[in-house]
Amino acid sequence: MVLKDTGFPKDFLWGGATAANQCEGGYKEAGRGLANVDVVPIGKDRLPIIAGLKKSLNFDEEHFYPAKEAIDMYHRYKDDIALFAEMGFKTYRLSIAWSRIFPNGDEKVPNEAGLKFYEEMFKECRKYGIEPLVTITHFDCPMHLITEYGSWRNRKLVEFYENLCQVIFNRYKGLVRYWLTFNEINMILHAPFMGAGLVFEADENQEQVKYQAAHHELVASAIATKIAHEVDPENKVGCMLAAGNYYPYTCKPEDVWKGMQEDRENYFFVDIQSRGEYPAYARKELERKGIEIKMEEGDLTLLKNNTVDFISFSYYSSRVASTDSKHNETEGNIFASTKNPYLEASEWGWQIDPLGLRITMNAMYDRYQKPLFIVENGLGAVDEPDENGYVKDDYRIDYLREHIKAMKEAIVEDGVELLGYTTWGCIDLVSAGTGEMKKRYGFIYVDRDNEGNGTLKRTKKKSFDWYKKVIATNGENL
Ligand code: BGP
Repeated sequence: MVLKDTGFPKDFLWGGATAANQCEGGYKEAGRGLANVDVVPIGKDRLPIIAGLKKSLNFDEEHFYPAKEAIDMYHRYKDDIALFAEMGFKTYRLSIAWSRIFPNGDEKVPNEAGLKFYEEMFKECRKYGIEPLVTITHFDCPMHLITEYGSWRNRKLVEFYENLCQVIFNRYKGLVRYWLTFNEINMILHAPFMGAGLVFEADENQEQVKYQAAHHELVASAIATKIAHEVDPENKVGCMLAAGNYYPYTCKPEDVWKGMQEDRENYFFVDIQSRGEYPAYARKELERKGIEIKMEEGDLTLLKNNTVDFISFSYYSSRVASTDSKHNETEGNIFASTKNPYLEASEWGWQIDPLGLRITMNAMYDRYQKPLFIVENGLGAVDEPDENGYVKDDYRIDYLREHIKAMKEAIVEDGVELLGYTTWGCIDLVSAGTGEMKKRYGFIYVDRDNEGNGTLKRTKKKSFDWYKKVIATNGENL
């Protein structure tokens, strides 16, 4: 009997990831409705808008919004998928723009042009043997559902989301087998407008609104899982968390305790999606905060009976918890974190920690005992193309190599079950946090700047050939 694994599983799903609003453009093409992400501008108002603290509900045609044209993948997806195929992708993670299928979100009948668009995209992937991995909502909510219903704070959204799921699971049966219900579901706590379309009134209890909306999303996620399994038992449904374990700043028990609480704040979502129950610590914490979650009869049974098949997550960085306020230093990011003096950071202050990925994978596998899927990881950096447009992105290769090594160790040395790995922004796209083009993650350079200028020409970076080799050797040649 062979007990030791020697490397990545034979059917390991290597690939890359994007999100509709960050790459498609074509914001009103073929009947698409407006969505929350369309109205988030670049610049100093971005973070308060993303946080739901400042309203940006009107779309003004004259103003520049980065998502409006993005990298125009709407018209160029065939060429882009051909490039992914050239790298040897086994999977491509992409998301559906809800407002292409239901422009307002609350219609009964879907928009055929939107459905057709994704059908063609999935077929294009399959042509190359690429398995689509589809996020049902990636920071995406039709504007009409926000202005008319108050978005996920309203129980009605569960019904609309269910309708969307019925339509797409039936239409794409046999074309798509891997589904993610909500991108970074915990982002509702940190970026409630971007994550869930929430805009707060001045006098309301934001925590109450967020956790009620979260409950609706969790119920919707369980319903999606149920329908996906009913429509096709081959379907595999995952949850998706913005992950990265907390380290205590010191071994002072108070710091350790704080780290545990911070982890729980994020794991709360997966605890419900994977174990099927509101955990004891959360019930107590909600009670202490005076938050009362309105539930309908049957919600708890639904959550219990429809847990996810696998756990997916994004990982960019570990985090640090400290009880000493003078340590709370990093700013300008959605996730505020204490600076870790042992780690280097990206140009945006994201701390680089490959071992943290192994730690996070182990923590998650210990906790859930279900297969994991890393669906985002990568380095956002400023790339400088040479006179031929070529980018020598050794820094990106170094980042990815170290993370892939850590991931391999988690599989081989620790026995963690991992289905696949999709790097974030495999082609340069609009940054979710900053709205900029200059924060790039891709293997493919796109000629486009922060103001929307550029030819949109695609050029392979050095990392393109490197990743191609990694995939061809199933992670041996790093
Ligand atoms: C995650 C999101 C992505 C993505 C990524 C990188 O939070 O799921 O949509 O953009 O982070 O973040 P950023 O674009 O801010 O660099």
